[in-house]
Amino acid sequence: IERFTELTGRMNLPPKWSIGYQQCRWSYYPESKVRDIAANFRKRGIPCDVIYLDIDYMDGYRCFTWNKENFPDPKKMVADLAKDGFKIVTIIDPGIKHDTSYWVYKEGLKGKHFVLNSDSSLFLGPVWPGICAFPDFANTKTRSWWGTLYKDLVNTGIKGFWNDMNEPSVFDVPTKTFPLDTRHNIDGVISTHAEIHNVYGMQMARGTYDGVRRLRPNERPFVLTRAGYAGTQRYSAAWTGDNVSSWEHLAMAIPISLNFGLSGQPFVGPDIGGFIGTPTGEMYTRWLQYGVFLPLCRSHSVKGSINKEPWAYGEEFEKINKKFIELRYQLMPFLYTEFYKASISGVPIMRPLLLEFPDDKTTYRIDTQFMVGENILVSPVMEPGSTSRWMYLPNGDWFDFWTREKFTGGKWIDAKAPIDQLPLFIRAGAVIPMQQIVQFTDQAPVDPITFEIFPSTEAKGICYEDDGISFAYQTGKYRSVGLKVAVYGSEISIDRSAPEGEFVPAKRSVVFAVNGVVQKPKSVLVRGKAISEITSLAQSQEGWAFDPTMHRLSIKTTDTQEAIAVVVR
Ligand code: NBV
Repeated sequence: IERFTELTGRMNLPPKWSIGYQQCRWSYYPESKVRDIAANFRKRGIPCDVIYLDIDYMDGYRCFTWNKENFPDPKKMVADLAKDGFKIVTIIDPGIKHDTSYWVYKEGLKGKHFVLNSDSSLFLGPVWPGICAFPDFANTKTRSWWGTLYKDLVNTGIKGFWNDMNEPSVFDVPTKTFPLDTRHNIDGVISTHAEIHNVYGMQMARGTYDGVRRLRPNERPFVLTRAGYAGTQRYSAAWTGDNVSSWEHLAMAIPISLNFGLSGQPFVGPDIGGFIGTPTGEMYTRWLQYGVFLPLCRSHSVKGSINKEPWAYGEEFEKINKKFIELRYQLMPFLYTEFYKASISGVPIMRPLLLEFPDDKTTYRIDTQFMVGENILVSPVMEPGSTSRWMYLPNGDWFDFWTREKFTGGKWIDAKAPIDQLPLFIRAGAVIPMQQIVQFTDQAPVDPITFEIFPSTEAKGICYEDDGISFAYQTGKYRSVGLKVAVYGSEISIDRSAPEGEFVPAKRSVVFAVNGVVQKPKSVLVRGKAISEITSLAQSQEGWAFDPTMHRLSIKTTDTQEAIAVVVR
């Protein structure tokens, strides 16, 4: 995968907010509905970073316009929602309405930006707006022009762009796409759709990414595309397309997303809950429960469907859905670090077991479980009425995330899976950086940063941070620390390296939480000085606390720019 992505390119580090929970539907409108959805998230305390606007925000489905009746003042709406921590993502399709009074059509025609028929006449086909012309994204000039069209949306404060229908999709023709003999202009070389078809969607996303980056040079663009090809990861995240609310599709989304990752596209996920159809509360919860571990975590649903927000299925399910979305936010330092690693190596965030356990042949056939990074094993529940799940624990030692109970792998187990739990295991030897619950990613600085340590005789890991939005990390404004933990009998040593990079977080605490500790320690030394036992970690700046039921020893101190050494005896 490293070699393949060296060739086809790697994901740019996305804005941190795009790793938060995203809420979509076809479509939230008018403006009052969008505000109501946002208010519900905050009122119910369910974290969310992103709300999407699907095709109905536009004027007659004309790209780069607003329906002024439903959205009289988009700039104000976007600004108000931003104050509550919401980013708005709008959909943009390739079909440009054939309307001689529409500025985008006029500009496209004048600039010779549209795809032509084999006889050089304008190719026209029906999509949402009616009869449309289609930009020739194979052409560099057209991609540059396309990029400029986002100017008003960017100035309105829209933070991300969703490119749909870019297979390209055309209504009312048997092939559902352009005739293969339509003409593309590859920077002066006249070619046909037969050559361009597979890359059309990627080139659209490329035009979008590059354009938005030029318009807002200090922010990382977020683009989501439906169509793509090898290399699309350089420009865009991807979702798995129109699925169905069924247990079968809930299960299928796992291998589909895994295959995206193995193909070089790490930033992927399905429409959680299913796009078409009516999930039961149980099905939605089971889907979201593993959905919070996917790189792209977005609920979506088709026009006319029931409401599919996390609170739409009654109190019992709302509580569970909230708990799992909160867990995603608690895992944000871990997830962000994994995104960073994927942007460097191309190795996906969500991984099939075989990628981590090549020596354990049993893993080769498993596509109903997955790893997040090297160390988190997720076993989704894929059947109604389940209270347990038969699953495979690969070779090695494992901790049950919920109970901290230790397991030896290399065997099948019947893991507990009541409706408010999914089997979740952490590989021994892991360090998982976590944080406090927030309602959106940049609501508050991380404080404390908690390193959950799951030792075998050793544990190690890193935590990568930066401002989450700009490109300053590329010139040194990031902070990366490494953790090395060693256990000798009842003695534990923790070494947190001096941070690398010039990004300095606000003053905060750091917690080292060592799991699998069976006895209360006699002494804890931090930076060579003994610290005392405390009853409440939250209320003290420094100290240690032992949880005898969870077998967990937590050590709290001030986070500093120097190395930190901890010795437990
Ligand atoms: O824009 C409407 C939908 C969108 O919600 C969905 O996510 C896309 O995959 N879009 C397809 C066009 C309608 C298809 C029936």
